[in-house]
Amino acid sequence: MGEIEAQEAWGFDTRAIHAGQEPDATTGAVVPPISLSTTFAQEGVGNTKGFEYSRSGNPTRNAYETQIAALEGATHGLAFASGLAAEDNILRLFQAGDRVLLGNDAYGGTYRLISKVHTHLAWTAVDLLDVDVVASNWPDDTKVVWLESPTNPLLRCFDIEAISALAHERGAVVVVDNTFATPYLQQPLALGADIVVHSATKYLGGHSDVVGGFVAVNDPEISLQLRFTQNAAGAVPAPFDCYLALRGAKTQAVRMDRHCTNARAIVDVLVGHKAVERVFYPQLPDHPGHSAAAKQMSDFGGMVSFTLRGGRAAALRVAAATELFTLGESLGAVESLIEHPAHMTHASAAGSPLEVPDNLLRLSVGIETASDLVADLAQALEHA
Ligand code: P1T
Repeated sequence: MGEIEAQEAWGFDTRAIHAGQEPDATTGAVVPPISLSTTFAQEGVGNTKGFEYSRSGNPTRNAYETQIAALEGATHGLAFASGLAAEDNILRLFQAGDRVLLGNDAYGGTYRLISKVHTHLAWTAVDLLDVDVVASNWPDDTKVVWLESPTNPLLRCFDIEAISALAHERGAVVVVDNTFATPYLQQPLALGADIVVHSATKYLGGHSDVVGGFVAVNDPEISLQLRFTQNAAGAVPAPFDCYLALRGAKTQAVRMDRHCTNARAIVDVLVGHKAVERVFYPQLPDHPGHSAAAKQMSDFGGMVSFTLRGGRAAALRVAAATELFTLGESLGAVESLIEHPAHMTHASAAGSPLEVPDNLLRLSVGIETASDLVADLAQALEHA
């Protein structure tokens, strides 16, 4: 069995710990060394040991790219300096006038990048829940469907397999932002998506100590184009950041199991609570896209959102009253966070089709002791 075949046969946890991480050939170090060198000696012009200049390729980045590609079931992985840098590189694949069909719930920064930076592209925000409705309203110039599932912050889930089949029939590619799901819970390429993108800042790194982005693909042609832009535009992560993300990703499976269990305990506090208007969590049977989530995810994730009956003021009071849930942007790390999307992560979507309700709070449920998180949220809700 060749190396690639052997890695494909490994389970998820084994790939997280061993893919791209053979003991160092020189020293036997079991942890990939952090290669800080910006340049690599050449024996003669063009005669290299595989590396020339660190923007174009770096051993630590190689190890990390191999690891995460293996987790996504992808043949190619590319690391970037941030999630938005990764998205920016993907958007450069398209030509002026090409249309992006963007799911109408998504990270505010993604909306800002598409609508305010890549202004040569056309875009339409659509509700992707009902694939038949999407098919009958399909703009002919669509070249890419861009979706998150679950979405940020309403956690809507879309049928990736059905959307990919439709897009391919109509000549478009599908980009899935898998940040909220993680490769442990959902693997979009196996469902037919063409490109997977991550904010590695979140569950991949998992410890709120590194900003990064990642793209995983199977198509060699798309991979070549992305590799060209990664080098030509240069938004690469530093070796130390690659090391941090690689280190964090080793424990993804055990972290995600706990994130999911803790999220369920939090949902139990929220459902039926007198201060709470509505709870958003993909496991709830009436949640938008619950059946797609049940079909394509192995569990429902660590993110929970909810609206307050008392409106914006009540939401702000609850956000100020938690102690273990730290008030802050970002998500997907070991510590629990709470935030008010309308004024924080999604402020740039105000007045757009992606605007979020201002009585909404979003929780990134961490891996602390569940009963402590439950007690903290319960006391904060008394302030609603
Ligand atoms: O922050 P950065 O690493 O550049 O990733 C951007 C990004 C991309 N995709 C999704 C689904 C995201 O949630 C993000 C970043 N989101 C936050 C910072 C947040 O708190 O929602």
